[in-house]
Amino acid sequence: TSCNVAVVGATGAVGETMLKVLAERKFPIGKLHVLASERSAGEKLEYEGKTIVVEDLALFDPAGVDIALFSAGGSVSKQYAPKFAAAGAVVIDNSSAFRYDDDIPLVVSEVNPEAAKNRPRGIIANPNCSTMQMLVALAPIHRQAKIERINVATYQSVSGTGKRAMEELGKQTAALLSFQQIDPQVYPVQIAFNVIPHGGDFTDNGYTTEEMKLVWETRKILGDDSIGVNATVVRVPVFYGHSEAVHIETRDKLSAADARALLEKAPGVVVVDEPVNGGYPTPVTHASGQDPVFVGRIREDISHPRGLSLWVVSDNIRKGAATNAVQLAELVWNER
Ligand code: A2P
Ligand code: 11C
Repeated sequence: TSCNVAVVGATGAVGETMLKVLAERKFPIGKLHVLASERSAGEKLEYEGKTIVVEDLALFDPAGVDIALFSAGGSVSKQYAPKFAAAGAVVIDNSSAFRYDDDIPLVVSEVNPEAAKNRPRGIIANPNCSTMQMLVALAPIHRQAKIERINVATYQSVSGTGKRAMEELGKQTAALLSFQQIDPQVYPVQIAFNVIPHGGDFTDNGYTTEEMKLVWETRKILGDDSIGVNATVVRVPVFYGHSEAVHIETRDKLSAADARALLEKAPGVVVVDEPVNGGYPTPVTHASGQDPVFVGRIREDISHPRGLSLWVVSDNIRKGAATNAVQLAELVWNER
């Protein structure tokens, strides 16, 4: 049998990739609905060589939808996800709207897939991209040696902010190269040829929401509130692929060689770790357009007896969002 699927936010950076990944993985789709706001209702998209017309979410009747993948922002999810769930759909929500609710599972398919089964509200939350890739890499280490503390600095690409941000990076780059003025719109300051220590919104403790997501989501997904997480989120002028410099302290000593061996057999991980020029993953050379989480620069922390450092790179739109959402859809559909 086949599954009736709705993709909400289908014209966005993540939604488009959800369609691509559904097709690549040959998800057994029956009826496919692609939904967005009234702005793009009527536009045509391609799915496996067929044309499908974008429907207006506000006018859509969700009856008959089995699985709905949402990626149209938190307020759209808050308003519409419960309606889809009430109509019988399982909603996989890529926004942060429900992630921290106790009765909503937050699932990375390689890390805590069993959690997806318990969804009293019919909604499963897809983690934030920077948490996603960090935990695909860290979960095997945590299981082996118990991570007590994580210190992470991210280097996040502009696609994480959405399509307008990608346009802004392109336009600013072109303008600056031809000595024209720029006028930042999406980011508060120039993003081309710059780095910006700011993702999301500032909170009362001096951290940003993007930084606090790494704290809350890590604890919830690993089911361990004792893990300390300290994050600095930085936006960099890269189109696709987030990178992370991750420093961990474990309860039990783990050598770099042991960590490398664990990661080499970890699901969803590709180790690229040769101490030579280019022997490490980067967004452009490895991650962009790919599904794995790439890990390199694995080394023992010379400042701490049980510390390890690693460099983690993944395509934020694919594993960080669309691919994990489709993997969750596969988990749900395979329950039957
Ligand atoms: P639209 O094309 O109609 O604006 P991105 O993060 O790449 O900017 O994409 C956001 C996605 O969410 C787009 O598909 C966008 O559709 C969709 N979206 C935004 N607001 C709404 C809304 N109020 N109702 C439905 N879809 C929305
Ligand atoms: C970014 N991680 O790169 C964000 C985008 O909570 O799902 C996704 C925000 C989220 O800016």
